[in-house]
Amino acid sequence: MSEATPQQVSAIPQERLVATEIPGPRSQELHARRQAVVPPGVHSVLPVYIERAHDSILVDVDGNQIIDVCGGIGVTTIGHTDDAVVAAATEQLNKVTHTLFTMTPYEPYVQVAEHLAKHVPGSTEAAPYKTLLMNSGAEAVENGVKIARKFTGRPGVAVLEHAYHGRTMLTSSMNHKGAPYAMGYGPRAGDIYRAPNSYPLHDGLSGAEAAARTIAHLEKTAGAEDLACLVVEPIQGEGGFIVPADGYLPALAEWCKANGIVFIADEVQAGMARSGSVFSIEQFGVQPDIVLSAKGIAGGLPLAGITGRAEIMDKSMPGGLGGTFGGNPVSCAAAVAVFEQIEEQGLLGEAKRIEATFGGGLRELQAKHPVIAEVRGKGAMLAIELTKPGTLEPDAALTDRVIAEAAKRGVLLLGTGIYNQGIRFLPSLKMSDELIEDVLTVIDESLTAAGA
Ligand code: PLZ
Repeated sequence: MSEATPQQVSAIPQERLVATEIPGPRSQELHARRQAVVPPGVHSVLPVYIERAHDSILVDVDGNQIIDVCGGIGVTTIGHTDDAVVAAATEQLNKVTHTLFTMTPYEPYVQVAEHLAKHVPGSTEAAPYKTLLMNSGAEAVENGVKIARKFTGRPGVAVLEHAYHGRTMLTSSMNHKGAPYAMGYGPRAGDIYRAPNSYPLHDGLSGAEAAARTIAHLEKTAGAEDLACLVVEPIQGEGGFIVPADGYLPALAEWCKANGIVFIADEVQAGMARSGSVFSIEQFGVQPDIVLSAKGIAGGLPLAGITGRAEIMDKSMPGGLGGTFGGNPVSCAAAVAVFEQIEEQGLLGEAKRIEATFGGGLRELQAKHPVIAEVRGKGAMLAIELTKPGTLEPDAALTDRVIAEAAKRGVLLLGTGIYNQGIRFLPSLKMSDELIEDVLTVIDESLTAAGA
């Protein structure tokens, strides 16, 4: 197998190529080897083994070129092996790989904190929000909760139905779905209160009505004075790319403020420019007390940020926050490159372009395929909900069939929702309109082949 240099990777043509059956023979061989040494709990959606990737194209070990409409679940938001990210990470790798920020610090960590502070709504130059860096989304959630508890001196954690926050012991207890995340791994973490969310397609409620329902539930079950924080995904990710009704999030934020509850926006999936603003919460007109980032922040390298109002973040005593790899210099250098790319390449505008072209194309498909109950999302975070025609009953089996048909044709799609009630699209912000057109054609064919 030849090793790909950055130049070769950049040269991967941005087009679909089906060279063998998918998965091909070499992938099947690797899969058999993997099954002997990797437990089935670590599941792969499509067991096609990837050798190289650039922007929107994955090249597998059999030479297939697969269009990636998942981006490693919202991670390669500015594309795979982005040239600027590769260059920045390589340069940093050659300078210093690790010191541990809590031993001897380095500039890239500070730069990332500055970039984050610049983009969080509510943060000002005079009073910037402060950032702790960790490695993963779940760690960001863990630390957000920990910091909110320290600040408030209260134990309770409020979450919403359809939420997903991670796979650690605390976060798996915060997820809506018991299986596969929490069932059998008990005891689950305590003091977590789950309230109804806003899901306009299904509840038909206005934002104000849905917020009143959420608040009444939390006041009844937890009691506002016992709550340290409310953790909310502004656009729910694993839950189905659910965009709350207008006014829902501001009403929750106002209630939090009135009751001394820390409002935490989990932007792990919706953040980092994907929605058309660096943080999606900006588009809902809310200033969060804490915002959590991960996934897309470092172009594929592990990094997570917990960014909050100084008075909240400053409450922990020295040594109370951190971890060996948190804010690794290579990940931080990559993240700085991502922030620069967002600005230099106008990627917020590209997210809006994708909303128009991809979203528009999905709406045309909706007119043709009545199983598409709704097209929703913001920017390059889009989804279709699939239901049995004429009803709002989720069609999980159809979702799986459509994804399988698309995979055969060289397009990587991913299901979404606690009932597997649809397909989500997380394309690179650099995906061309031509490639989007090709993806839409494959979705159309796959819906038909799946019997929709
Ligand atoms: N918060 C909103 O979407 C991760 C999970 C992929 P980690 N979602 C994708 C998988 O199968 O593991 C996620 C998220 C939101 C937190 C997390 C957790 O982020 O980096 O996976 O820990």
